[in-house]
Amino acid sequence: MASFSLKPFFSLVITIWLSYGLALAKRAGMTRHYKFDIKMKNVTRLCQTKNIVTVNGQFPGPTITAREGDRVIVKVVNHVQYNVSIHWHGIRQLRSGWADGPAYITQCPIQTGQSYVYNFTVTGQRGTLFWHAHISWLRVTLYGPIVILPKRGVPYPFPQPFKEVPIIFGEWWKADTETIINTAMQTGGAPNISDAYTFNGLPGPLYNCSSKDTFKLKVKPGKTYLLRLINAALNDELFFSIANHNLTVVEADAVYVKPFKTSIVLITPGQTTNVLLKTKHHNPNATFLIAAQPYATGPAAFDNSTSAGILEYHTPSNTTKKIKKFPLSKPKLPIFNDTTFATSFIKKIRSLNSANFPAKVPQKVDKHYFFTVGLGLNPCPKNRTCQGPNNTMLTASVNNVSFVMPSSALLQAHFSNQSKGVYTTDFPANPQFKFNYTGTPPNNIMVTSGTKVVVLPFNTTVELIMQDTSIIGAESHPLHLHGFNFFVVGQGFGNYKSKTDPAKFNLVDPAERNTVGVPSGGWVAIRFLADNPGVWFMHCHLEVHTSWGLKMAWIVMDGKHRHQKLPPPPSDLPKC
Ligand SMILES: *[C@@H]1O[C@H](CO)[C@@H](O)[C@H](O)[C@H]1NC(C)=O
Ligand SMILES: *[C@@H]1O[C@H](CO)[C@@H](O)[C@H](O)[C@H]1NC(C)=O
Ligand SMILES: *[C@@H]1O[C@H](CO)[C@@H](O)[C@H](O)[C@H]1NC(C)=O
Ligand SMILES: *[C@@H]1O[C@H](CO)[C@@H](O)[C@H](O)[C@H]1NC(C)=O
Ligand SMILES: *[C@@H]1O[C@H](CO)[C@@H](O)[C@H](O)[C@H]1NC(C)=O
Ligand SMILES: *[C@@H]1O[C@H](CO)[C@@H](O)[C@H](O)[C@H]1NC(C)=O
Ligand SMILES: *[C@@H]1O[C@H](CO)[C@@H](O)[C@H](O)[C@H]1NC(C)=O
Ligand SMILES: *[C@@H]1O[C@H](CO)[C@@H](O)[C@H](O)[C@H]1NC(C)=O
Ligand SMILES: *[C@@H]1O[C@H](CO)[C@@H](O)[C@H](O)[C@H]1NC(C)=O
Ligand SMILES: *[C@@H]1O[C@H](CO)[C@@H](O)[C@H](O)[C@H]1NC(C)=O
Ligand SMILES: *[C@@H]1O[C@H](CO)[C@@H](O)[C@H](O)[C@H]1NC(C)=O
Ligand SMILES: *[C@@H]1O[C@H](CO)[C@@H](O)[C@H](O)[C@H]1NC(C)=O
Ligand SMILES: [Cu+2]
Repeated sequence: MASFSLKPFFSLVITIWLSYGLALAKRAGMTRHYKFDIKMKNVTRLCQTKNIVTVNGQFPGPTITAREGDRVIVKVVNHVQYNVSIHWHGIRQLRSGWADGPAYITQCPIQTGQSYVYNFTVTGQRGTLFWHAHISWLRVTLYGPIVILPKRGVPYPFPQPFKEVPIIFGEWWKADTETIINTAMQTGGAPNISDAYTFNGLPGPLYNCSSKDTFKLKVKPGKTYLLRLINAALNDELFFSIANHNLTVVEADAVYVKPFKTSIVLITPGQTTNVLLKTKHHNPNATFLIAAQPYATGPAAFDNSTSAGILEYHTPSNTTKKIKKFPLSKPKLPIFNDTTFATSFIKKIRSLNSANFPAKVPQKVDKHYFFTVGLGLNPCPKNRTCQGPNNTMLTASVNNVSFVMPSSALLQAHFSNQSKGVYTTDFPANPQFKFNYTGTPPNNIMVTSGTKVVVLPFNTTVELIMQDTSIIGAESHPLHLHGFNFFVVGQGFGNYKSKTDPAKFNLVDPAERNTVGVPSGGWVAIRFLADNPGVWFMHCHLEVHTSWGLKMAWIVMDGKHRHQKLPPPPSDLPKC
């Protein structure tokens, strides 16, 4: 009887099927589904119970994990009394601007009892980002990490870590933050500062009545950990350090950077930074404090407290009783206004710019813009008293325009060609008044207001200089651009000099990111390619300044081809 084996045939079929499957997975990516139920939750911090807005009753909210190339679908259902919208901070949203999330910019808010499905792909990005509410001050408790892994089978351009740990920094108020900001907007004064900073929602042992709410990082000796640092604080830039340990920065805003060693990281609200932590070879039998403190340059009061967590080396179970007696080392952090440290840290961040991850810096510029960013004062409405300096209202602006939120969404108005009564396209490309921006400001500058945008043809290369002003006081402003990464080609102190400064620009391997600090009393130059049709918000990521109007929007027109156009809105897009 003739006998033959089918095995080789089957294994061939399986091999073809597997490699087809893998190729498909590599090309198309998979779809990740999430459900976000927005609901209230009682949370106790600093000996006080507070009813906060959460996703699924979790604080911080759930981590979104996806691979580069995946589609992410998040159904958000609003069960709370507030209007809500969620922003996927740093996600490029290529031709999916309807899913970007800033309220009244790309969508009307999701009202109580309503839902909306955010639907986008993660294209050409890998690293850490985060999601947060993008309406009023609700992001104070509505935030969580976004972890984008490389495509399957693609390694990191640095040693594979033993473990990966997101650490998301936040700010905690004992009082209700919606009341705080609404009151401040009425009175014109500065809103109250926070009571604590947090690591993954935990203030740590340096605050009263808080030691049980301490973030602990338990490690093994001789291993490499990837810490995914995220600054979700509302109003404060932070210095971060771990006692007696160096960190290697490998990625910023989901872009790989040239690795560099540092003991202290500076991270502004809206920024993310991946660092490698190499633990000591031998168990040191000690615990180390992990700490964060503010970097603050502005004229206003700020929360000058310190959040701390604990780095704990794993010890065999029969020695755990001893560990408490072991010494606790504290890290040394810069003084709150150490701009020298801040500047030297920021300058170390360079794109990896390797063959696999090139820095595609625009070399020629189609359109130049020069924006001043800073604070300002408005007169007090007639029969009221105001709490800004000398009975005024504090405000903030870009090119002296304080942005007024429309009552319907800009993107819908743009898409349906009905801008009338919603926005105008006359946002100034340059300051309306020229003065010594970082010197003594003139006293006759009144801030104007309006819902003004800049319109860009598809695929324009843009160079934008952002210049801090010293009106009321110079201050570092972390500016965040939606829908794009930009290259930070230059920065400096004093007034930008258009004749001499461009010669010093880095057009080879500048940092590529979505949020950059405009230096206190200085300027920053960025470049980006406007290849993503839609309406894209740009604003200070210090929420207090956003509330005061330090925000504007870019409209990028459709290109000629089908794949250069913004598709129509999804049918469940919320209405105003
Ligand atoms: C929170 O606590 C308050 C009183 O302490 C209670 O009335 C309320 O029902 C609680 N809310 C939730 C969502 O548990
Ligand atoms: C998400 O968007 C894609 C592309 O437009 C579409 O094919 C898919 O049906 C959408 N999914 C959901 C759940 O809306
Ligand atoms: C950190 O790096 C610096 C500079 O290379 C070095 O002097 C220092 O000893 C390192 N510290 C630790 C704890 O490894
Ligand atoms: C830590 O304790 C273990 C067990 O007692 C010991 O073997 C080790 O040498 C200690 N490490 C250091 C750095 O002292
Ligand atoms: C902030 O606290 C530090 C000590 O942690 C202190 O040196 C500094 O003077 C304080 N700054 C302000 C403005 O309160
Ligand atoms: C307990 O400690 C002893 C000596 O320090 C060690 O030999 C033993 O393996 C440990 N037991 C466990 C369960 O870790
Ligand atoms: C930082 O603050 C300290 C304490 O308030 C002050 O003495 C110092 O001049 C400030 N440094 C800078 C660079 O502003
Ligand atoms: C001024 O105050 C009066 C009395 O309180 C009030 O009726 C009026 O509406 C106010 N006017 C304005 C412009 O707010
Ligand atoms: C407030 O008024 C006083 C007196 O006119 C002036 O010296 C001061 O500079 C003013 N403050 C601001 C912030 O304008
Ligand atoms: C602007 O003001 C600063 C601070 O007073 C001064 O040092 C600088 O020379 C001024 N620049 C110009 C161009 O006037
Ligand atoms: C967009 O502009 C870039 C840079 O100027 C250029 O390389 C690319 O070909 C352009 N793409 C389209 C579709 O016009
Ligand atoms: C919620 O949003 C809708 C639509 O913009 C608006 O009419 C309503 O006043 C908002 N409600 C609150 C409580 O802000
Ligand atoms: Cu943002």
